[in-house]
Amino acid sequence: MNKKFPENFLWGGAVAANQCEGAYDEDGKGLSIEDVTPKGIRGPITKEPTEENLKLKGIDFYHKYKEDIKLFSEMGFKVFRLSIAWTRIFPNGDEENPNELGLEFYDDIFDECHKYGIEPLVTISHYEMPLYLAKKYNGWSSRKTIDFFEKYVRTIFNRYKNKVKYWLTFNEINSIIHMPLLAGIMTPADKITKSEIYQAIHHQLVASALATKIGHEIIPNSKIGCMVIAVPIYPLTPDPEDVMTAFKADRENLFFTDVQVKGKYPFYIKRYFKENNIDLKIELGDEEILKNTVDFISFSYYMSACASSKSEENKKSGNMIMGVKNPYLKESEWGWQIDPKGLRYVLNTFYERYDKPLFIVENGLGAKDELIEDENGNKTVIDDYRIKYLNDHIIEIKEAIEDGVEVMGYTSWGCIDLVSASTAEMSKRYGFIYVDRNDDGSGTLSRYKKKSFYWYKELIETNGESL
Ligand code: BGP
Repeated sequence: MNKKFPENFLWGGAVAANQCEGAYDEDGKGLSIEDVTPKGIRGPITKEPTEENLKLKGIDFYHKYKEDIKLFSEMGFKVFRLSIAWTRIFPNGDEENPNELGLEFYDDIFDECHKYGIEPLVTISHYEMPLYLAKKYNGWSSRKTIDFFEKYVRTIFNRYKNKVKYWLTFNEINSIIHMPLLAGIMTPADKITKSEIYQAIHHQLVASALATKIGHEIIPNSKIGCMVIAVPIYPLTPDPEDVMTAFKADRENLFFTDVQVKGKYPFYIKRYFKENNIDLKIELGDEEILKNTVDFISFSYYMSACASSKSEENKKSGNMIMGVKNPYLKESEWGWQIDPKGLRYVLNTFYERYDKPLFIVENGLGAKDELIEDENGNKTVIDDYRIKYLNDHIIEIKEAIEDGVEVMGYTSWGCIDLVSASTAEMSKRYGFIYVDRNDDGSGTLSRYKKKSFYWYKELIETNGESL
C-alpha cells in the first residue's frame, strides 16, 4: 500500500520566543516570568534576571533571525512556528499603547518568512506572562488578566492580519495543572488550592475563546487552534482499577480540548469539581464566549505514560504530566519514554473525539550532541539517534493519515537548538541546526548543519516518500 502525505502538508519546525530570542531588555521589552526562572519553567523565580539565566540570551535569534530563517528555507520549510513575546508588545502588560519596536520586530520576521514562501504559525502565548502582571494580579488567577490579554491579541491580530493566517492561543494550556507558575501564578505551588488553579484555568479558557472570536472577526480567513500537551496515559496493567485510573488521568488532560473544541464545560467535570471542592466563579456571558471554538487542534507529543491505581509513583511526576514507567519502552537521557505508536494512538483518539483537523506542532528528541569535523573540515553532528526518533514518529503520522485522520502538518520542536524549557540549559538539544553555545553561556553562537538537516530536507522534498 502506498501511503502518502497530503500535497499541502505543512512541514516545518517550531520555537518559542523566550527560548531563542535573547535580547530580553532590548528595544523596550519588559520582563516576563520566563526572564526570572533561571532553573527552568518549574521555578523558583529570582527577584530579577540573573547572570546564570541563559534564557535571557537564548540563541540570539533576535539578531540572527535572517540567517536562521534562510536555513529553514534551505530545508524547505512550508511553515515556521514561533511565538510572540507579549512583553515586547506590552512591556508590563497594562500600557495604553503598544511598543512599536516590538511590533516591528515581528513584522520583519513575518516578512522574512514570506520571502521564502514560509507560512508563519504564531503562538500567542508560549509559557510566559509579563512579570508585572504576575506580581500585581497573580497572573491568570485574576479576571483582570483577561482584559490585558484581550488588548494584546487585538493589537497583534490587527497588526499582522495580512501576514499571519495560522494562530495558536496558549501553548500547552493543560500543563498549568502541574506548573501554575506558567500561568503567572505566584502563589507557591504547595500553597495553591485546586480551586485557585481551576479558576485561573477558567480565565485562560475564556481568554482563549475570546481570542478565537476576535481573531475570526479581524482576520476572516484565519485558522485558530488550541494547543495542548498530548500524553496518552495507558493503564499499567489490565487491572480494571488501573484502567479507571488511567481513564481519569486522561480526562484531566482532555478537559482542556473538550472545552476549546466543543465550546462548553463537559458533563463529567461537575463531579470532579464537587469531589475536589472546586467552586468556580463563572460570570454572566462566559458561557457565550466559550462557544467560540477553535478551527483545529494542535499538540506537542514527546512521550506516553502509564497510570497505576496502587503506586505512589503515580503521584510523583515522572515526566511533564504524570505516570509510572512503561516497562516496554526505552527513554531519552532525560527519562522521557519514547513511544512512536503512541502518536498514531493520540491522532486517532483526538480525531475520533473531535472530528477536527490536527496539527502536531512539537515533537522531537532532546539529546546531547557532539560537534565534530567531517572529512572536508566542516563542523557537524552525526545525530542518527535524532533521525531515528523523528523517522519512527513520522511513520506513525503516515499510518494515522492512512487510518483516515486529517493531519494539517508537522513542526518538529526546536528545529534550531535552543534553551530547554524544563532545564534552562543548552545541552538538551533538539535541532537540525547546531548552535555553538554551552550551558555556561560560552560559545560563538555560530550555526552548523547536523546530519538530520539533510535528512529532513529530503523528507520535505519528497513529501515523506523518503521515510
Ligand atoms: C514543551 C514546551 C516547549 C519545549 C518542549 C521540550 O513542553 O512547549 O517549550 O521546550 O516541551 O521541553 P524541554 O525543553 O524541557 O526539553
